[in-house]
Amino acid sequence: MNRRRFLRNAAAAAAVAHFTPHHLCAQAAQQPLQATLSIDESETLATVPQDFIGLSYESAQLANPTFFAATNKALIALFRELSENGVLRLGGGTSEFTHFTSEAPAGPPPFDAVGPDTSKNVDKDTPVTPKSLRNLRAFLDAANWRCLYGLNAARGPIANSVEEAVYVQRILGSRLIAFQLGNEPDAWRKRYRPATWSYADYWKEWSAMRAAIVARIPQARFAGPDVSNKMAYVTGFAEDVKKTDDADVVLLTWHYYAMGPAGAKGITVDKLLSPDPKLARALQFAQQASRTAGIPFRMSEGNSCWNGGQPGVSDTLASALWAADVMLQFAAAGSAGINFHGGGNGYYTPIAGSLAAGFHRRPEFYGMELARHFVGATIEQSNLVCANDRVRAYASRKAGAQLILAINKTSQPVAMRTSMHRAAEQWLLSGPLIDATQGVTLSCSHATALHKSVLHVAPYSAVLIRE
Ligand code: BDP
Repeated sequence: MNRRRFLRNAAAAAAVAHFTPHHLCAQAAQQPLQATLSIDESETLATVPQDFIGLSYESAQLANPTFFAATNKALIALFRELSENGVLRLGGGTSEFTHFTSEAPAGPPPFDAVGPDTSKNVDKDTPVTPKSLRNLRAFLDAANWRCLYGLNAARGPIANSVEEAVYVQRILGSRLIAFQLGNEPDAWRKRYRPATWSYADYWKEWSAMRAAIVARIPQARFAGPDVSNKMAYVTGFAEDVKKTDDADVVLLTWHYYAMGPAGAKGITVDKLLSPDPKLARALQFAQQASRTAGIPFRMSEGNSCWNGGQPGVSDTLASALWAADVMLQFAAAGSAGINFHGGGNGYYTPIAGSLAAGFHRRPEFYGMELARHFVGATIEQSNLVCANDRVRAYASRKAGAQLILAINKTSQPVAMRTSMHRAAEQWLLSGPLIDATQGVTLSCSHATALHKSVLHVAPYSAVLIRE
């Protein structure tokens, strides 16, 4: 973190401390929840790849060629703040409504200044042009990010998507990691395909489209199946990739939304803060599929709540604590990375705003920034004993130093016994209230002594310490 940033965050943290609401003061006086973290340094789980951090945007965003462009310096700066080496995934529901054209589009894109709709209401075609691809390349060069590029496969026509792929490969060059063919094919049944459509039908279609692309681009690389949640597709895909010995398939991908749809009953901060057993199961499937195919897996799209995110939940401090925890769960499971979906009008977007109004960090951004400290670190096996399962902790080693992240998703203070006596640096993610959309900060302080090796974590906050 640079000095100016540190000062700004420290000032913001001081301001927050000054205005701490009464009930938080009352909570601070509560008896702390006791926790003990033991680390088994001899057992390591995974080393977090340099390009672990990513974002996902709707393909429709390309209809405005000035968005992903070298001239969008404010957005480039925010991308770089999240990662010096990140992954931008383009796709989503709108990727089935894009068409490639080398003609300059007539008129402005069919969405307002904010950007595309990230809900399920999309039904308008948007153009992708060589100009938007050239500008995307310049954006990626400036940010030093690479791209997972989603092609229209559900609605096609496939010949048009193949034409697009030729341009994408030529223009993005080394910035392109792989193509993805279609978005969430496990949800095409009764929508883009008949009710009888199955994984076997998908694999047939996928193979045909892949062959059509390889015929034009022999060096093409692929990622998939980019499914919504049916892990059987990931398993099937891994087995088929293995069977056909397709060395050009480089990544297994799927999506993870903690909750949804937005607006439904029970979509609350409380639910977001509770452990999600379906994530643990999905990660096991992904690990198994990855072993089968011999290629890494990545969460290529996801966030707190589908259908555009839940206001008052997806854009609050809760989403920041959730994001940091989820990122570490994926990292510990050996994931190649994560791509939080955003942009446009989504409440869950880590970066909000527009070209006209400027861009700003949403609370989730700070959760990502906190978890970013684990990039390049080797996660160690650790065991946390605590009566409340909303208290979480992760341990790792980076450049010889121990890193510990403690996340307190409860309203009580936590006293966590660790093995560290003194932290050279400490980062604090906090905000005025758990459902605060403003005033969420990440602040850094230097050289803190840990009395009796106990790390104190305030209610609804996360602390990262470095030896
Ligand atoms: C996913 C789609 C994405 C949507 C998101 C949502 O791939 O484009 O925006 O759901 O509903 O299924 O928020």
